[in-house]
Amino acid sequence: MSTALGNHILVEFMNCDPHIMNDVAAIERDMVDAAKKAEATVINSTFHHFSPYGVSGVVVIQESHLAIHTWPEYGYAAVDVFTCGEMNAWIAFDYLKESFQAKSYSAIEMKRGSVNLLTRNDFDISTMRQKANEWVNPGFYTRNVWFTDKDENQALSLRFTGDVFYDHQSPFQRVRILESYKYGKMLALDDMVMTTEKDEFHYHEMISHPAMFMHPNPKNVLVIGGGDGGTIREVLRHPGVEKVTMVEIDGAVIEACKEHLPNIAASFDDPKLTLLVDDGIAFAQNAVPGTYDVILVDGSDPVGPAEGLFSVSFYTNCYNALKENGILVAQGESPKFNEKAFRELNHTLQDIFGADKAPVSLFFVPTYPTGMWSFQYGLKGNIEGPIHQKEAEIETFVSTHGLRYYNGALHNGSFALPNFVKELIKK
Ligand code: SPD
Repeated sequence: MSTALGNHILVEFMNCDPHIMNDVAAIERDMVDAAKKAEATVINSTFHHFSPYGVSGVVVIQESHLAIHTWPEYGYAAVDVFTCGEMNAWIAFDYLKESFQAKSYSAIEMKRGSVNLLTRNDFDISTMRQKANEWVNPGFYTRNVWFTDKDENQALSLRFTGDVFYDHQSPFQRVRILESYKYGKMLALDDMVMTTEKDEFHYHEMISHPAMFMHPNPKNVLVIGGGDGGTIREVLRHPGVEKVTMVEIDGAVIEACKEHLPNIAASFDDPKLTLLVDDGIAFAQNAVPGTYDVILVDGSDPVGPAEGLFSVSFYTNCYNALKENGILVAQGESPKFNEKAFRELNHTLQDIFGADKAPVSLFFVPTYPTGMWSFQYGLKGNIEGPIHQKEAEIETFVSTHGLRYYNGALHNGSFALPNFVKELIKK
């Protein structure tokens, strides 16, 4: 009979598959399965992904716990398996070694709580037993798998079910559809939240309708990016629109959203749409000058394939592609999360369109870090900007289409800026 209360193995898994080491859903599943293989009773799992790299997590089992921290960039996982009773921790070790595709590993085993060194307390444990009996085991284990969108100083975490509906490394980025508890299914590109079922309307209504109502007669619209389809869905609600061209660089985004986010990707079959899976930056460069009434740049953050969507040359090309009177709207980042990109984009637009022709609209997206986000405008020619002229028309449109964010008051109101934002973009 063992003279120790617990058995603890501390494991170094080395030269593991780096993709697995950065995949919070796969690691959570493997850790839970490892516990089950070793015949543990799983109570709870809590896992976090850290952007850009690394996963930490714990599986609480009736017999104690399994814990992990990974460094994908080194293909390394530090794992510990602590067990009590008859459970064999080495079964979990074998299972994880295979799952993580570890090419090398080492482990040390420690007996924990040597009863020869411990003094058993002399107290009446019947009340403790009573308390233990009051605890209701839910009968199934609960999962806490967290998706975190962060920079080095702040983060937004969403708890998701652990289920992954789509996971594909395209030539441009990692495209995933995960399911969050609070916001439903969500599209993540390279670990950044792009859109979710439950709050997508904040973004898609606000990128499109203020500009569509600001322009006297928008007929020809260009959307760059926007692969989930939410922006074209909103633009195509406007009956005066004759043609929408959408240029999305990554076909995997469109494929994933058509299959898993059909309410967002609802308008890909519209006959007014010309869909091009192509590079939007090159498209703007080659566009015939004076073609579009409205250009909407629905790009992701300025890292990876969207970096060029924040450049002077790209916005100069967009300016040229607009008709004499036209409106550009760009995904403008957050004045609280990415001040530098926010300010630089506004200065670029001021330089190209004119100092008083680059207004900023603020809106709120609960699933983006800090929640406060922006669209930045470039107004070409006689376009007047956020001046309310169409209140009745807007309100009819809002109620006809059941819009849930945009309305007549926000048409102007979203352009009212807090002082710190005004300060940030002052030249
Ligand atoms: N950090 C999120 C930036 C948002 C980028 N675009 C979202 C796509 C929605 N159509």
